[in-house]
Amino acid sequence: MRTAHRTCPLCEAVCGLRLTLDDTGHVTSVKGDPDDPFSKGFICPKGASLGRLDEDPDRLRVPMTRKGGEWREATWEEAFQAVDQGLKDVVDTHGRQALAVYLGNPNAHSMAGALYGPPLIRALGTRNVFSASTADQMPKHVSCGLMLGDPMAIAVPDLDRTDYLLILGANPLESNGSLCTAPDFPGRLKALRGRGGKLVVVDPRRTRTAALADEHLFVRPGTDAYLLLGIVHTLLAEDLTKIDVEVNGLEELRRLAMEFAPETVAQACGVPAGEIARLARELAAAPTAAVYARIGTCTAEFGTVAQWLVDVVNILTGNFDRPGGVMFAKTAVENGRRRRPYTTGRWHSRVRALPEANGELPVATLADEIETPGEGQVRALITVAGNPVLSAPNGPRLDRAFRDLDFMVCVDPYLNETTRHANVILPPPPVMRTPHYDLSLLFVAVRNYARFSPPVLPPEPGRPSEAGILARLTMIASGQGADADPDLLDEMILDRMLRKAVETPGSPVEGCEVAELRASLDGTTGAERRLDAMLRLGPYGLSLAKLLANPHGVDLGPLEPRLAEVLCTTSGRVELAPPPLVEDLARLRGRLAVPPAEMVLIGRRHLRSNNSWLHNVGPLVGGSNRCTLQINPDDVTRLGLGGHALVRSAGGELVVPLEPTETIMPGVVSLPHGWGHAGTAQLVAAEHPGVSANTLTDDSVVDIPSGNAVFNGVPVTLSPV
Ligand SMILES: Nc1nc2c(c(=O)[nH]1)N[C@H]1C(S)=C(S)[C@@H](COP(=O)(O)OP(=O)(O)OC[C@H]3O[C@@H](n4cnc5c(=O)[nH]c(N)nc54)[C@H](O)[C@@H]3O)O[C@H]1N2
Ligand SMILES: Nc1nc2c(c(=O)[nH]1)N[C@H]1C(S)=C(S)[C@@H](COP(=O)(O)OP(=O)(O)OC[C@H]3O[C@@H](n4cnc5c(=O)[nH]c(N)nc54)[C@H](O)[C@@H]3O)O[C@H]1N2
Ligand code: SF4
Ligand SMILES: [Mo]
Repeated sequence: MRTAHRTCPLCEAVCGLRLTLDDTGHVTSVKGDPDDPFSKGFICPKGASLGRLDEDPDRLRVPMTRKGGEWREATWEEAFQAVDQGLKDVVDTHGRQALAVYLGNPNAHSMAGALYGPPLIRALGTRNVFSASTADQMPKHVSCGLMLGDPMAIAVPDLDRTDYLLILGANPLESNGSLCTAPDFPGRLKALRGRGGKLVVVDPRRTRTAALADEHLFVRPGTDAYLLLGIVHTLLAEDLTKIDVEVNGLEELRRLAMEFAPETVAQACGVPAGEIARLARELAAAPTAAVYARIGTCTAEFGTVAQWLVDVVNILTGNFDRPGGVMFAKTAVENGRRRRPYTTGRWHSRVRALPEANGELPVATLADEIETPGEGQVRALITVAGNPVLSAPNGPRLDRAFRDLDFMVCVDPYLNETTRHANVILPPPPVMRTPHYDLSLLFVAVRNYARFSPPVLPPEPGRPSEAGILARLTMIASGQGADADPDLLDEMILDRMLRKAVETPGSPVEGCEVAELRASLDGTTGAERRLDAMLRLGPYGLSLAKLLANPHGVDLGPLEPRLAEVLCTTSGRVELAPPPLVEDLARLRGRLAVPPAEMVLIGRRHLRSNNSWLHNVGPLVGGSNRCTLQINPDDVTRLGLGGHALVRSAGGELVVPLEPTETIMPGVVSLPHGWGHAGTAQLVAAEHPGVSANTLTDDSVVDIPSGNAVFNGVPVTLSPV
C-alpha cells in the first residue's frame, strides 16, 4: 500500500486528492487531500470514482482503426501512419481548409490540451477550428474582450469575502462551479451566509443552490438580459452608482438603459418589477457585492449581452476589481497580457458567414461546413476530447454528417457516439499515468494557487502520453510525417518562449543566454520542461522543482486588485457600451414585443455526471441521476400528460419520461444533456442510455455576437404518448 497525491481533473474545482494504491497499482481509495491549502480535503462523488474511471474495462488501451464497420486494434506506428495518409489525401485533393478540428471540454482539464492544442491548430493551417467553447462560455470571452480588451480577462466573484452574491444561471452545488474555480463551492456559500452575507439565486428551477440561498427568484429562460437591464436602469435612474474604475460610454449606457425600466421588462423576464428594483438597491447598498452568471445565461440567445450586463452591474455598484466584489486571479504562469485590440469577425464561416471569435467558428455551424459542397468544404475532422454528437446543438445532424467525412481521427479514451465515426482512435493513457497542472482553470480561481501533480504510476511501455499523441499529430499536420520526432516540437516552442523572454525588458531573465536557461530547466518530458519555463518566467518565481517539493499545492494568497495590469482596451478605459453589444441590444429590444413561446426547454446538471462521459462508471449512474424531463405538475395536468411525453421542437422530437416537480417554473421543462447512449460500446452506459437533449436544440439559432449555441429557452411542444 502507498499513498499518492494529485489534482482531480474532472471538473473546474481542482480538488486535491489523496489516493491509496496497492502494489499492483490498483487504486484502493480516493479521498480529499486535507493538506491542500485550497480544497482542504473537499471531494465529490466524481473525484471519489477516479480509480474506477481509470480502471473501466471499456477504456481503450491501444489505437483502433476502422475499415467500413470493422474495428481492429492497431499498433501506434500503424495508427500514426494511417493518420498521416488520411490527412495527406484530403489536403492534397481539397486543400487545408478541408480540415476541421474540434476540441472538447477535457482539454481545459489537461496539460496536454493547453500545451499542444494551440500548436496543433496552427499546424493544421485551417480556419475550421471548433471547440466546446462555442457551446459554453464564448459569450463571456467576447464580452470581456470588448469591455476590457482581453477575452481571458474574466473577473470572478470574490466568494470568500463578499457580503452579497447574486447568482444567475449557475448551480454550483451540482456543477462545483464554472469560470470560478473554487473547491468546496458549497462550503464557501455556507460560509458567506454564516458571516451574515446574503445569497440570491435567479434560476427557472429551485435548484440545490437556490435551496441553500436566502432567496430564489424564478426567471423565464433566456431573459436574464432583461432582468439585468432592469437592474442597470434602477441603478442609474435612482443615482445608486459608485463607479471607481475609469470607464467610457456611461452616457450611452444611460441612454440605452432608459428604455428598460423594471416595469418594462418584468413581464418578459417573469421577475416582478418591484423585485428587480429591490435587487438593484440591495446590490448598491451592500458593503461589497458580486454578480456571478454562468451556463444558464451563456448558452442563451442573448448570452453575450447578458455577460456584458453582469460586469456593467459590478462596475456601476463599485464592485469591480475590489475585495468582496469581482476580481482577477494572477496565475503562476502568467507571462504578459495581450496588447492588441480585441475584435471578433476577423474571418467568417463559409456557409453561414458567422463571425470568428477567439480564432474559432461556432460549433453550431460545423454540420453546415461538412454538408455543403463547394470550395473549402470540410472533408476531414480531428477531435480531441470531445463528443459533439451528444454535446453540440442538433447532434443527430452531426452524427449523419460525420458519416460522410473522408477521414476522421479522434483522440479519446472511449469508442462512443462521436468516435465511432473515426477511421482512427488514439486513446490517451489513464489519469494516474498523466501529469497535471491546471493551465486553463487557475486564471479564474477565487484564490491564487498552484499545484503540480506528477504521474502517480509510470507510463506503460510503448504507449505515448496524451502530450506525445498531440505532439505527433502536430508534426503530421505540419507535413513532417508520422516518424518525425515529437520532442522537436517542444524544443522549438521552448526556444521561442525563452528567446522572447530574454528580449523582453523587465522580464526576470532579461539579457540572459537562451542556451543556459534551456539547460537549467527541469522536467522529464518536453511538456514538463515547458511548464517549468512558464513557472520560472511567471510572477511568483515558482518552478517545477518548487512545486514538486510542495505536493499538496502552494497558496499564493487572496486575489488583489489588478485591473490596471489586465486592462488593454485602445482607450485605456473599461468600455461600458461596446458597439457590437449595443447593436445586439437593439435585437433584444425588438423581442420585447414578441409573445413568448408557451413552453421552453432548458438543461441541468447532476453532481454525479459530467457532460456525456461519466456514464460508464457504475457508482455514478442510476439513482436520482436520471435523464428525465422535469416539468411543473400544473403543466402535466394542463396538457393531460402521463408518465412520458412526446417533446417536439424545430430541431427534432423525443419521447421522454416525465419528472413532475414543483421546483421548476410553469412553462419550462428541463432535460440534462450528454445522454443518448443507445448502441454505444460502453456497456454500463448502454444500460442507462437516456436520450440526447441535443436532438431538440436548434443549430440554426446562435447568440449573434459570439456565435454561441443556444441550449436554454428552446421552444418546444409536449403531447401525450
Ligand atoms: N443541451 C446542452 N448541451 C450542452 C450543454 C448544455 O448545458 N446543454 N453544455 C455544453 C458544455 S458547457 C460543454 S463544455 C460541452 C461539452 O462538450 P464536449 O467536450 O464535446 O463533450 P464531453 O461530454 O465533455 O466529451 C468529452 C470527451 O472527451 C473524452 N475524454 C475524457 N477525458 C479525456 C482525456 O483526458 N483526454 C482525451 N483526449 N479525451 C478525454 C470523453 O471520452 C468524451 O468523449 O457540452 C455542451 N453541450
Ligand atoms: N456534476 C457536473 N459538474 C459539471 C458538469 C457536469 O456535467 N456535471 N459540467 C461542467 C461544465 S462543462 C460546465 S460548463 C459547468 C457549468 O456549471 P453551471 O453553470 O453551474 O451549470 P448548471 O449546473 O447546468 O447550472 C445552470 C443553471 O442554469 C439554469 N438555467 C437554465 N436556463 C436559464 C436561464 O435562462 N436563466 C437563468 N438565470 N438560469 C437558467 C439551470 O436551471 C441550471 O440550474 O459545470 C461543470 N461541472
Ligand atoms: S468537485 Fe470536481 S475537482 Fe473536486 S473531486 Fe469533484 S469532480 Fe473532482
Ligand atoms: Mo462546459
